[in-house]
Amino acid sequence: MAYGIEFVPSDPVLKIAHYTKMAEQNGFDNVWITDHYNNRDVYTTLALLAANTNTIKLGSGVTNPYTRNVAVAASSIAAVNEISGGRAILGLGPGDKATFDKMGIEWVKPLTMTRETVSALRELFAGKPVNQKGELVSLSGAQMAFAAGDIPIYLGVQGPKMLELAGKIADGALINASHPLDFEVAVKEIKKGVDSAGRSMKDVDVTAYACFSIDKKVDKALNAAKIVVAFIVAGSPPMVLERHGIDPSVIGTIGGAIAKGDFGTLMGGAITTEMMDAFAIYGTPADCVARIDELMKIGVTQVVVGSPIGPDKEKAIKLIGKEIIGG
Ligand code: F42
Repeated sequence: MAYGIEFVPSDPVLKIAHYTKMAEQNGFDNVWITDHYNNRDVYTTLALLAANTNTIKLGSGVTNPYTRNVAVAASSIAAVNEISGGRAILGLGPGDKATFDKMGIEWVKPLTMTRETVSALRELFAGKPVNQKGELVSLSGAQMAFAAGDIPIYLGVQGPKMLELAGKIADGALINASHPLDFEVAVKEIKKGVDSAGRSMKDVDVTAYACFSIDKKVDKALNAAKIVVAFIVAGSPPMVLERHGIDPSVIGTIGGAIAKGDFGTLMGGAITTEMMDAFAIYGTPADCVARIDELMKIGVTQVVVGSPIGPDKEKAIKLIGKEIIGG
């Protein structure tokens, strides 16, 4: 099992650099930086991390094909690859409509956009002049002026068709989930894509991009993750909630409490143990190891510890390093 860690640059970049160095020293293989226009810029963050680390792989987790032209995105990640001595990964996902509405960007055909962007990126990374006439992504002779290197492309995917696409064309699938039931479904869809493209499951790093919270005391770990789980429940498709035996009507209750900033309700019982089990890897090191072992058996090859990581981030990184990665 490989281990990654996710940071959201709603925190200052220098703070993330400090945590990332600590993650590298504690044995993490990958760091993933999220991309939302209202946070610090993902490539600026990755560039600083590249200069401040030696071994950890550095990924956008994930950028999107709408806010930057594909050739500009290729240049940005290639610069990170150069600074880091070949440690960059391009994580790409279609993003969400609500965000693009705010930016005045039309969000059309996310799957087609993702597929055509990946094909252009592969050609750009190979240093070729790209002449692509796609439905959404067209280039007329664009070519990199410096060697990008062989940069892996991972896709942020949840839906069946996007999972299948990842199996067909990506080096990895970043899947926002924590529970074996969700990965049973996801691995099947990825395998469809792998088979249809004549690839092997070994070609795809199946990554659990999970809400994670660890502490020596289970209650502290649980409380630290409750609000994150509330957001996940409120944003989940009803089908996913039903898969975990959760009544989809909770979307309204929990979404309403979030909208009102009523954290008392969320912390006081609205977020049940079933919800925590479905949408987070949490608890003591032994609890987390037990869940990770289950995921590994299903075919997960990387676990990314995402927000909140633990009630105390520094303690959590050290605990994961000692008891899980090194344990
Ligand atoms: N989004 C961000 O904006 N920033 C982040 O930092 C971020 C991180 C992240 C990490 C892991 C992860 O898994 C997702 C992450 N995301 C992040 C979200 C990501 O960008 C995507 O929004 C999300 O993963 C995509 O969800 P999805 O796989 O459910 O895809 C959506 C678009 C969907 O509807 N998929 C359908 C499916 O079945 O998979 C396919 C839809 C389809 O086929 N559409 C056709 C097409 O061509 O696009 C058109 C169909 C028609 O009728 O026109």
